[in-house]
Amino acid sequence: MNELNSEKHNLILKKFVDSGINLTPFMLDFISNLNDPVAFTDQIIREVSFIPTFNGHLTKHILKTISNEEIQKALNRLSMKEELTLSYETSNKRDTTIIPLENSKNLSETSDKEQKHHIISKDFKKIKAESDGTKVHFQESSKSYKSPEKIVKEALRIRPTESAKSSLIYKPIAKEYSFEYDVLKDPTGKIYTKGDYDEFYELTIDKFNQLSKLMKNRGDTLSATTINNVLRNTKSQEIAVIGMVNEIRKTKNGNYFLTLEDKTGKINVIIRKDIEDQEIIKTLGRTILDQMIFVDGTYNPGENGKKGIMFSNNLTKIDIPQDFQPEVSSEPLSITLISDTHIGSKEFEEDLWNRFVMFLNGKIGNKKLREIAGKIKYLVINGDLIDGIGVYPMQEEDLIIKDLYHQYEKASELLSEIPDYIKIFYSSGNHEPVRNAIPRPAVPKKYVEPLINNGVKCIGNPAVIKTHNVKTLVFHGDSLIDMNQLIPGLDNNNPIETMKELLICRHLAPIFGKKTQIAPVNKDWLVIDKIPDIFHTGHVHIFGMGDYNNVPLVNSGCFQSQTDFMKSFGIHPTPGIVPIIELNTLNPSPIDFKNH
Ligand code: D5M
Ligand code: FE
Ligand code: ZN
Repeated sequence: MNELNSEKHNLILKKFVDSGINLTPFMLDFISNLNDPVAFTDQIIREVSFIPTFNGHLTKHILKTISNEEIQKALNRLSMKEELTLSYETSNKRDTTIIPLENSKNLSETSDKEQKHHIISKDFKKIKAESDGTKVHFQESSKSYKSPEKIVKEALRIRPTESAKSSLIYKPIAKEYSFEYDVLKDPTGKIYTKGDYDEFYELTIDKFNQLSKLMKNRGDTLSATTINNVLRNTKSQEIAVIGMVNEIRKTKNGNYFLTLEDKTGKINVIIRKDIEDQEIIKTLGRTILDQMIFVDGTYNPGENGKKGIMFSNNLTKIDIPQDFQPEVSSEPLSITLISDTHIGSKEFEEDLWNRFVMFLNGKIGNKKLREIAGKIKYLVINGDLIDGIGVYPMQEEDLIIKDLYHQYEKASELLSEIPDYIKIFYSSGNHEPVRNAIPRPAVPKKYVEPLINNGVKCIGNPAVIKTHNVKTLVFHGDSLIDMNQLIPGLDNNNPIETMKELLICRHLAPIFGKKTQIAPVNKDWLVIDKIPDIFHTGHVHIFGMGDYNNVPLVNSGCFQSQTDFMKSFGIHPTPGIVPIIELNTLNPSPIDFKNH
């Protein structure tokens, strides 16, 4: 063997050893003689880890499952004689295995049923080390969630092996449980509007009433009085008020000037830039019009008929308590949160979708991934299931299915591959054939009859669903774009930070009159009146996972690659990463279905 070949052999050998894979010298030769042996080695290592029956020995039978034309052609060229030599099973009379596997003893001792899987990729190794041996998750018992970027990096990377037929029977635990769900909040059928001015007025009053009630319920705001009461003072006075932001700006000295409004009047408030608690300055930087706030400080009545002004060094939003304890279920089941599949679009990533569905059916992945899949009892589609028609200029050019009904036929076909024991909720986004303004009703039956017949539950948006005790707030996320444009420090690439701001102000679309269309209905459906146990959005097409005061936050990314429309907004979508949350622990497991 020349030096170069020997080097190649060693490199390949090392890769297999490091991955805990046994192979015969003949097999090593066979791989070394392929055109690009190192790349093929990586591919083999990656793919065998998803073969549920793989027991650590690289045989011809196993090689036949590798999805690579050159390997398959080379295998076909082998004569029967070579085949005998190549096959580990037939050559095991001679001890030709050259890789001393650290765990070979375990391997030979494991029964067929509990075959040892070699978790190969770095991601898997890390996750394996972090896991408790029975569950794969990203958090240990602690509730300190990792940053979304880290989670994306660590997201399980899956490469399905079409031919990886399991000899094990797939027994999803979710099949053993009945559905236990309730739709707690759904605007469908309750949001008719004439669109006149009175309705906008009623909506604003209802928003004020709901938000001020939430603020007062916080307990530490009881000292607040109405604005007209404050303005009546003729002497300097310590006071507190609750009001909606009517104006907010920085003065030329860098201090903050606000006007707050309640049902009795308006008051001007100054917060100096050099106050002790600089967190308040940060909060001010993220404060926008129409948000409800509490301030306390000193009121100075105006002299000679001038309007009085308040000097404050404390400002808070309604927020959620730091020690909030979300409900969990006692059943070991999970919920999967997706959105923005955009079926009908040329950019719909059907391959990624098919891998996701294979995963749900227990057809890809190792034992651990199949365990994760087997726990999934609920699937939420948070809007933009189909691409729709006429949603944005020139959309026609991006469509492969140009008819709404046909888009739904395709959607129905794809969703019917999802196991029956998984309940699907389908909520309306801005691409669905309903009105664009939020809140939105469920998609009318005439479009989605095939889905309904398949057991899909169509709901409006926003909505709250309860699955085994756990309340998920489902909001497509239309306002995230406005928030990101208005608030310095927020951007589309990190939707989790923006979701936190929505929870802090307890409103899903705090600002009026920007891109987010809000329907004038007499009740404000966008107030986050109850703290959810999970908060789910989509729309930005960028995956994110995190938490805020123990509430898991999920932006579900998409199954659509970049369109020219998105390009024009500088959006770089992250298709094919799917968040799954255990209902009994609220631990997240994002799974990346892309090829890496
Ligand atoms: O939204 C697709 C992507 O484009 C998503 O990232 C939001 C973004 N988007 C949509 N409309 C706008 C406007 N008007 N400005 C900025 N960014 C936008 P989809 O709802 O799937 O079409
Ligand atoms: Fe979308
Ligand atoms: Zn959308």
